[in-house]
Parts: sequence; structure tokens; C-alpha cells
Amino acid sequence: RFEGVPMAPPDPILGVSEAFKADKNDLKLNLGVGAYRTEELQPYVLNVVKKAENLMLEKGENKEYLPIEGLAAFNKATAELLLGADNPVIKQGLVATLQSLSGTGSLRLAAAFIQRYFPEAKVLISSPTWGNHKNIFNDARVPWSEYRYYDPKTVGLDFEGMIADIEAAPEGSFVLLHGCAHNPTGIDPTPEQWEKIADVIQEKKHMPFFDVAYQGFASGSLDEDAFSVRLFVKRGMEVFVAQSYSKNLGLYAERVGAINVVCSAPEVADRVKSQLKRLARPMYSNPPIHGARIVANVVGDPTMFGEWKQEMEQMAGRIKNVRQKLYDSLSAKDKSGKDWSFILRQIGMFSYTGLNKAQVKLFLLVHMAHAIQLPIAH
Ligand code: PLP
Ligand code: TYF
Repeated sequence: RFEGVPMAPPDPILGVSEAFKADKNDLKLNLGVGAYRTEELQPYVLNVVKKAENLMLEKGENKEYLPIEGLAAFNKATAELLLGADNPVIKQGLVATLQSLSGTGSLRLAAAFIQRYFPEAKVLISSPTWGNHKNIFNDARVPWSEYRYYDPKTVGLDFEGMIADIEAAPEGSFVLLHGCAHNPTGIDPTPEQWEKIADVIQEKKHMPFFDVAYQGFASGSLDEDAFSVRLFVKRGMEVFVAQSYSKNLGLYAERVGAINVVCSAPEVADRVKSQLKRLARPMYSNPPIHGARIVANVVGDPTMFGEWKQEMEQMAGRIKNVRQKLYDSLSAKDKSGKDWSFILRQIGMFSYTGLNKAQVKLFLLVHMAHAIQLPIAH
């Protein structure tokens, strides 16, 4: 029966990791997977996470099932981190929050919700975007199209193109936006541009749909990185937000995240939440407890919360530092007079160099040759 199953293509990001493992060169660096490494190239478990885990072990918490919507303390903490603890929409009960399987699982749940309750709607995604976005909407049978985002001429944002494409989309489309630190370009709109984006989305009665995978990890500040989402919420708009704790708390493999839906009335939020639960139940029944407890314990304890913010700042700072070094060495070595400052304007763990395939190959060849001290004809 299974003979007819064809081989699936490998995941492009995981493919790079496999090639990396197989490579014997000492100077190899894996620039594919979005996972933070220390200066010594090692994976990093945050001290505050270890501390929270030790406390959890001491307390001897059990492993009983969570309810479908997840850990209540986590859901409260995650909505407050996203929107600000004193945001009126929280006080008014307008936010439906469901713990889900990290960023990816939360996006997938949101996609299932769109497919079920807005079967006519289309999702607009940026060109380019994180590769998995297309897979998620394809598998959920949600039609999508792209809006212009990256401008190769400036290695910056094609803002006019973006606005024009969002404007031209059918009324009531879902517009997927990266809350901060756009993956893969590292190019974010300015605060003024965010205002204009909100204007068009509001005029066209579109639904803003944020993917927030890097809150606090991009700038080092949880509040600064939530600026875009809070701007839309402040306008009284309904907003969809998927959150992930993979990067900012280094919980990659624990699968901790949430879907938040800011609604127009508390009854609406209750109904939306009930339907999200109904979708989650036959998919995975309920989410994992360990990472959710870590988040709830860290955020719920002022000392640990402070320590987390410090470690987040350190990670964001190191990434900015690496970015500066890349800029400095490119500027020093490149005699063509090209302006590389776009590298400094990008944010987060991804960077677009603006180099084409042939240039990247030459760049690698020259660097490898220098490193292993081979003579090379430039
Ligand atoms: N969204 C974006 C833009 C990402 O870059 C990532 C991870 O790289 C995710 C979502 C989902 O990550 P996870 O499922 O580990 O939370
Ligand atoms: O896209 C990323 O960077 C993360 C890492 O099979 C990842 O989602 C990539 C591929 C994969 C699992 C995780």
C-alpha cells in the first residue's frame, strides 16, 4: 500500500543543517537555522530558565494534562507581555489567548480558524517571508498571495509596493506582518510606516495578523519590539497575533507559544476562544506544560523577570555586535566604495547582504582560501 508514496523534498533549512553536519572543514559556520549561539558557537540555555526549572523541580509539580487552552498563568502572562500589563483590552476581557505549540503551531491553529470561519478570505504574506508560512497556509487550505516587501535596489523596504499591494487586495484579507525583526530580511518598517500600514489595513477592512517570533530578542526590549502590535490595538482594531518563546527565552524544543485574538467585545472573545479550543482538541488535544510553566514562573517573579530581560539584552547585544563587525570588515575590505550601512539598519538574527549567488560563492572562496592560506588569484 505504501509503495506509491513519493519521496518528499527535504526542508531547505534543515537541509543546510545536514550539509553542515557532514562538512569536515573546521572553519564551517551554519548560517541557516535561526538559533542563537554563544561567542564560542555553543547553544545557550538561559540561566533564568535553569533557575526556574530548579525551582519547579523543588516544588515537585505534577505532569497532569493541561486544559485545551493551556496553562492559565501562562496565558495571562503572555497576553500581558505582548500588549502591556495595563492595556485596556486586557482589562476589558477583549483578548482570547490560547497556549499553543510555539509560533508554528499557533500560526497553524490560526490558519485552521481562518479556513473554517473565513473560507472566502485570502492571506497576504510578504515577499520574501519565512519559508514555513507558505507551507502552513497551503496545508490549512487557506489561499495566499504575496505583497511586495524587499527592494533589491536599496536592500531596504519597498514601502510603496507594500502599501499598493495591501490596498489592492480584496477587502477583508488577512495581512500577515512580522511584528519585529522580519525573517529573512531583517528589514522592519519605521514607526511612521507602521502608521501608514495600519491606515490602509483599516481602510480596506483587512485583518492584521502578526507573527511575533522575536519579541525582546530584536532590540533587547520587550516593549520596543511590541510597538507594531500595540499600535494596531491602540486604534481599536481587531488583531490576530501568534507568539513564540523559542528565541527570546531560548525554549526552541519546548514548543511554547500562543495565539491571541483581540476582539471587539468580551462575548466575541469568549466565542473565538471556544472555537480555537474546538480546533485544537482534535489536532493535539492540549499543549505541553513544561515550557509554559517556565514562562509563567519567570514572568511571575520580579527577580527572575529582571534576569530574563538582562539575558535577552545580552543576546540582542551580541547579535548587534556581530552585525557591526560584519559591516566593519565588509567596509574595510571592499574597495568599490559601496555603502554597506543597510546591514546596520537591519535588525534581529537575519541579515540580507544584497549579494547575488555568484558573489556569495566568490566571497566564500576568497575567505576560505585566506583562512587556510592558499594562494588565490583575485
Ligand atoms: N515565525 C517566524 C518569522 C520565525 O522566524 C519562526 C522561527 O524561526 C517562527 C515563526 C516559529 O518558530 P517556533 O515554531 O519555533 O516558535
Ligand atoms: O525556520 C527556522 O529557522 C526554525 C528552525 O525542520 C527550524 O523554524 C528549521 C527547520 C526545521 C525545524 C526548525
